[in-house]
Amino acid sequence: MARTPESSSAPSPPCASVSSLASVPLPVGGTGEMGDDPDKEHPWATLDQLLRSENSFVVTCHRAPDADALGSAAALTELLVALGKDARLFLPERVPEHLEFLYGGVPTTADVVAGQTVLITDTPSPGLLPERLVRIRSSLRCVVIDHHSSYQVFGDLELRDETACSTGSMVLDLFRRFRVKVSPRVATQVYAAMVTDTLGFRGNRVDAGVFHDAAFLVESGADPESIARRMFDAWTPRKLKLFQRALDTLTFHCDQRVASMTICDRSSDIYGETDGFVDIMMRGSTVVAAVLVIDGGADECKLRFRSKGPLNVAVVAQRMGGGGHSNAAATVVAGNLEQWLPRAVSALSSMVDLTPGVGSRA
Ligand SMILES: [Mn+2]
Repeated sequence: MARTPESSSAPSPPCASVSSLASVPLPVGGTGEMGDDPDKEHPWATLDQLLRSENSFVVTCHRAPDADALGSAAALTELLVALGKDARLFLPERVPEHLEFLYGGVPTTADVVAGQTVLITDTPSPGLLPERLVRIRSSLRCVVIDHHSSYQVFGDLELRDETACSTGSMVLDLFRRFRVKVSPRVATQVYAAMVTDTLGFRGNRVDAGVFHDAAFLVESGADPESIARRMFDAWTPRKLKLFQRALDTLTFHCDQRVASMTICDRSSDIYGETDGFVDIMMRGSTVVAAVLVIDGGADECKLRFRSKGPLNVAVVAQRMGGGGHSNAAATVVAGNLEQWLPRAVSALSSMVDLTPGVGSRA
């Protein structure tokens, strides 16, 4: 079973002064004890020192990246290059074609080798790391920058901010911290991250700070119309036909407060191709929780969960070996559709029934 990060949505951690430039003794291949420091500022100060004292970095994110994962990784690479570092983006497996514009012009590398310092963005669990990193993990120094509310500690240094609307916003804070000018390209990368993870500035972590950041990014050269078109109007004809099939399976449960859809397809990138389907169910006025069950054959299913308000689907996904955000979570499980659809619907229905004041009919 593997966790799957899902998009969701907020402002960022407090910035503090930069500490000494001395070299930073991070453990190699450790388990993240530095991320457990009770002093919340400590990991940020440690990162400051690391970025200043090291000269060579690889930046990457989770497999099958979304715009937040890829945009934050690309922007972080650009920050390091602006700081005079040898920094390269290592692309994880299965980058969707419509996100390629996010790393155009960013230096990339085809490999990661033992001994390197790797900065990993938007990745809540080690099971989502690119295969290459998993194989040589023990020889790498890994720094995790992430905003998921449910996660496993796996970095040698962990920078987590569960209040951030996107990992891109956390990287934007690093630009401020290092006083590096945000170029139009970086503005585009970070804006794409924010608009995706907030579902178009509608998520539960959207506050005034998010709009201040967005305004700053637009002033810095991000074009909201073209980015939104790329993010939200990028379904291929094949994807639309897949959606038609999924919509045919739409079923309501639990007094029409829970909705489900399913899709069975053995094509290689069925998980990526069905990205966004589950969100459509949330348009229903009575719907407060939804699940999309994707059966990709080979005795494996992906479940994507969504919810509104206080209903926490990360808990549901976690019980099934996954995780994510309170209103957007997912998991990949062994088994087939017939096994997992009833389980998922039952888990959502119980949650809705047990949450007072939620999900009464519209
Ligand atoms: Mn994210």
